[in-house]
Amino acid sequence: MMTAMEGMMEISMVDDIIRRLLEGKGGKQVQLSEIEIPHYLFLGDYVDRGKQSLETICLLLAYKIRYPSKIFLLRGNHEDAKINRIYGFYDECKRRFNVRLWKIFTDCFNCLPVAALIDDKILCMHGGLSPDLENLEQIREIQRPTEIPDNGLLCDLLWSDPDQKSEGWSDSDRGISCTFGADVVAEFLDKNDLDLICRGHQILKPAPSSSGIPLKKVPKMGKS
Ligand SMILES: [Mn+2]
Repeated sequence: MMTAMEGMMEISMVDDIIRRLLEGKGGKQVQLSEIEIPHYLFLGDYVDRGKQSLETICLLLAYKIRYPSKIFLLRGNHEDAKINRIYGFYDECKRRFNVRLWKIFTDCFNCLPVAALIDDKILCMHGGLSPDLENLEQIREIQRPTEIPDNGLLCDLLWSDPDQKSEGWSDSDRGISCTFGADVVAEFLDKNDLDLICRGHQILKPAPSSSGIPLKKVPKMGKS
């Protein structure tokens, strides 16, 4: 697991960067100094999402190489050979280049980190919590490179979903991993002295009434 990202920016500095970027909308180039480039944490599923998976993952990896301490790429459930063999990435590699390239990406994906911790308070992953997860040390102990197994801690970190309708753990409609209720989140955050879980894996409807399960500590509950 990746550790806390240091060097958080002052709010006023972020405001200034956003103002300059907005001024540059429409083609004008905006030059940011190295110190002004914030940290970016991406939550996975870079492939299988359209016809240009290769451009997407190559751009992100190029950013990672150019700014290794600013760009962080977590692994999604599609950064896995079993899944992207079926859902598009394999076909794209084969059609545009060759199967060897797909295998090289498979090796790369098997090395990606699966969780990040921001300021010791915000735990980030692609999927969610796991009934096997008691503490963060278990995530640090996950050996890489690794494939994604069909069950267990690593599988759940990349596949599980929150479910606002039920408490505790339930079977997932995905046919893999599980769902967890708000009570599970609250207990995990409390036990591990965390404020928030930040995850991807689902697109939520915009209406506040149908937003996802709160992944924050009470009373900071809100949409996530
Ligand atoms: Mn996903």
